[in-house]
Amino acid sequence: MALVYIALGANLGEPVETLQDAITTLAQSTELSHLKASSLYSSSPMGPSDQPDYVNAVASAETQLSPLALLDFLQTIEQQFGRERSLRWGPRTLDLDILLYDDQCINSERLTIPHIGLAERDFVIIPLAELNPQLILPNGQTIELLQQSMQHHDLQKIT
Ligand code: ROI
Repeated sequence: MALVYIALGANLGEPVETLQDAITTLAQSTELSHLKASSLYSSSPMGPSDQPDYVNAVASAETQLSPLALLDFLQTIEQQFGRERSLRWGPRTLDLDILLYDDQCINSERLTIPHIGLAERDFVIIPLAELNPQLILPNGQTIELLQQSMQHHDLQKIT
């Protein structure tokens, strides 16, 4: 069994309902067990600012899926929720990203784990720290220190 962390994000349609439904879908799937989800947070868009605010969260779970099988599984769920891959850095109905897969580091064509930019993104670090304040990244960075470096973030807890 691998312990995995998944980032959820949405900023089109009804993003709060979308994230709640996505968390329920993940929790009920046979591919994942022991799912835990952070609070939902609203955050201003990173990248182009002419798009709606995002709702973000992080979930942890155990899985028997390989990293690539997990990626396929998450992309199937994104599609179920109507995700269309269009603009890079553009708005999205549902984004599901693998942040961490045990302590593995993977650099392949389809997958980069830990997720690129994880350490710089407040909308990932703050929910991750809520879920596991003791977390240590594969490179030895503690979530505690990363969170302390983000005291001026603009995330607002929704639920
Ligand atoms: N900005 C925020 N705040 N949250 C996201 O989930 C998010 N996702 C993205 C980009 C466009 C980088 N900006 C984001 O893909």
